[in-house]
Amino acid sequence: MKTPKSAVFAFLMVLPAVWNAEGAETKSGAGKRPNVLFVLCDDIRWNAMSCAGHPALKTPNIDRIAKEGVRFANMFCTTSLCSPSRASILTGLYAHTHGVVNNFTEVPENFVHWPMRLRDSGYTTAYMGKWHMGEDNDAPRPGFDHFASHRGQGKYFDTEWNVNGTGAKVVPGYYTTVVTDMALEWLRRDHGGKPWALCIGHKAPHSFYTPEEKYAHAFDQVPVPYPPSAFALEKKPGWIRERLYTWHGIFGPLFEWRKQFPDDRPAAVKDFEAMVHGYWGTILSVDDSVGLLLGFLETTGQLDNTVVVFMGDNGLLEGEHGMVDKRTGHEPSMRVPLLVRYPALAKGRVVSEQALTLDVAPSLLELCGAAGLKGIHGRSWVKLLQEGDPAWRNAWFYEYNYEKQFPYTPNVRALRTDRWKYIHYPHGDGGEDRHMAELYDLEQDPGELRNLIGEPVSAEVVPGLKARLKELMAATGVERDAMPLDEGIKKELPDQKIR
Ligand SMILES: [Ca+2]
Repeated sequence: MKTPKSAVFAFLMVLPAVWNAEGAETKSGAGKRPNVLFVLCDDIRWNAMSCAGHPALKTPNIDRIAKEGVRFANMFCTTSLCSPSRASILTGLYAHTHGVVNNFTEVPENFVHWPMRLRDSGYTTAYMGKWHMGEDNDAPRPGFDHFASHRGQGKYFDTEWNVNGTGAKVVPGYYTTVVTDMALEWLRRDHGGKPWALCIGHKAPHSFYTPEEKYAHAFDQVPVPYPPSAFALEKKPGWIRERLYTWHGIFGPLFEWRKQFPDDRPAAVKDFEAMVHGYWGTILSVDDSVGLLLGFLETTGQLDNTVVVFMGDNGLLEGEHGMVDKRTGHEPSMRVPLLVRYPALAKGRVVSEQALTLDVAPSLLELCGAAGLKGIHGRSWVKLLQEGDPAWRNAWFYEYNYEKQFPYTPNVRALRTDRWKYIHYPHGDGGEDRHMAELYDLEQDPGELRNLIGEPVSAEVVPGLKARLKELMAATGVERDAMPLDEGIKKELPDQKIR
């Protein structure tokens, strides 16, 4: 991506003006350093917003962030699972280093994360919403002056909130509305002239998809067929066909949207359609929330001195390759949205370089003038946006470890370059893989319909991709790539408590 010289010049002109404003333009008095409004959605697809070309969802408020800021069109998580990815967003580290490799592990307290660092550098910090690292713990976590969360996944209605460790109490109402009200209440407080960083962890649009009543029928007229890739599985690894009938397959229970399962009759697509409608409906409430927050910042004169970030923790499969949920190394699973609004940085840009969840921490710390985190795997995209960065990555690797509690995806190790994707499935015993690998030419086949493994081109490119994968893993400190043993794809449903 080329950045015109005029844009660089404009940036150089604008940035000091904002940083030297001494709060003159901001009611908060935040002054030199920008505030941060960080909005994290749970399981939102990269294209679940009209600014990313969604044909049915209308999200004018989320779109505004992109229109007046930056949209990263190729943004990825390095592990497509809630807790590992959230820990990577906070720390800038791969899961194999921070150690949160499943959904039941706390972020180890010896890892400094970006809100912690901002707090140490003079920010007042708050977290409200779904934290989801440490399933049964709703206590305040280090790094936040204000912390409001709940156990586990929370509920779409009447979640029990623990505000600053005062004990769990039901706050009646729809989750997205409740967390937005809490955020606005905190924003209205006097922060004593300090810059602030507010993180909002939405439950939406995570399963079990339950829209607000006013949006429950917003998409009734929109047909949602199974995507064509669900029926092109002949040259794919066998585990993908096995997954079809499980908790994470299109013929399974679909997060209780299908009552009688498995069901592979064409007519049963109506359950799938209803599930997708529910998912989309929850995002309309998130869009309302974004509108209220942007409106508040605008009317209080803080909007242009606030770095507004809107993103997701991991991707989601919406029937592609016959799958629902996430975890795999396929595009809809690893892609996430990332929108950033901060006029001093860029306006109305779409970035095509590959960005990662690992990059969030260093980028925000740089924008806020705080010291960086040592030894992390991500890199700041501030230079990339300001002037272009010829040394920016053109390849990265993805990792996912088999979960006994969710036995529907094998161990995954994948390399994604600007053009190619190579996915393989280690057994976990250090021996030969038992599953077929996958190779896609993303330039020719962005939908990953044609697995090229075994075709002549694979002999040409796979050795190089394997070598690059090994090299990148070594560069992030993988010495012995530890993972559980792959115990296969199972039909059993996950434990009720952790669904
Ligand atoms: Ca998630």
